[in-house]
Amino acid sequence: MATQYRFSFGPWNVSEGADPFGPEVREAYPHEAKYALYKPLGFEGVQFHDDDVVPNLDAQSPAQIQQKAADVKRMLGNQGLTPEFVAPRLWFAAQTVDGAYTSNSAADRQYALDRTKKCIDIAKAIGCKATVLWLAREGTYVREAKNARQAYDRLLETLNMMLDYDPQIEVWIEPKPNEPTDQAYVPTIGHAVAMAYASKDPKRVRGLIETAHALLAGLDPSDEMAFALAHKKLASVHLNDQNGLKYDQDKNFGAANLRAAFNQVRVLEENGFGSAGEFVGLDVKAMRTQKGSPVTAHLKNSREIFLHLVEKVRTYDRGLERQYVEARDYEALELYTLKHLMGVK
Ligand code: 3MF
Ligand code: MG
Repeated sequence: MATQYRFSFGPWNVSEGADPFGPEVREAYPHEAKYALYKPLGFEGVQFHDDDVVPNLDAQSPAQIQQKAADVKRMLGNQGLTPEFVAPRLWFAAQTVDGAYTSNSAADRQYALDRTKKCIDIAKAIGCKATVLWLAREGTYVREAKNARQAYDRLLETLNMMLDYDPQIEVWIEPKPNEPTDQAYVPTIGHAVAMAYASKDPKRVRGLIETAHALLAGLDPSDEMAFALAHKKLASVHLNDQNGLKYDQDKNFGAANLRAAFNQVRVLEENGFGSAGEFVGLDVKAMRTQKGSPVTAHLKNSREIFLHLVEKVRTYDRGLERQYVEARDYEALELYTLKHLMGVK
């Protein structure tokens, strides 16, 4: 049975174009209005940060948090949307300047744990079973500033705390090797899978692989996905693209390397990713040059390219592939693959 793919994105993917060198270039689009964009664009999953659900989260009481989460749950129901995950935003507050769970300040580490519990409460309240840890500032700018061994112990303690706090919650780790830090802890899916096995309930800890993050680590995203799939640890993906080793670009899926995008779709499709309800997540950034508000072409186009690549995988001639592999004629295999992608005979 062919997988019917479902797609998700996060509200941060509809943005006003600010970057570290310049301000917003588009009219602000109201956060609450973003949810109505999903269905017409062909998306049904919403990736949330905790304060996308409950704005100004740190200033809200438990009752206010529950009330706001109930409103969002109702809104999702009305719009026919599914919350994919809720991630604690642990890189914005003054308390997270030096990291969150691995901060050198005990008070700031406590802030991170409290905020994480609030995030789990929010996930539960909107009917979502997963949290995502993108460990943004867990790492160093100055190598000697932290004890890395102690940092990894703290990260494992955090995972176990989360698993204890709620018996249903799943934790999906989204590894990234750098940015904003110089060197991040848990830089690859291999590290994330090791953390999962070391945790007190390995089946509730999995990974989320972002194309650009794997490329920034100098790795092939499709092989990273294959590794996670081999361990039954691929909970979700953030498909996008990246042109070489520089800042995290979050380009449209396939925009920098169409063949690498084909191979990601190939590994997902061959392993039945999506057939257990997993979402194909897109984490793509709107171009600053794009006019209008809201801008959504990057989301629509990345989804479209994914679906075209699914067709390319489904029409890839497996007989020829086998024949060339058996003959060890990889020249012929490569030429066939490139011609297939170009649509020429
Ligand atoms: C950073 C990211 C993040 C995560 C998000 C959800 C802001 O490079 O990819 O996007 O995807 O925090 O985990
Ligand atoms: Mg991401």
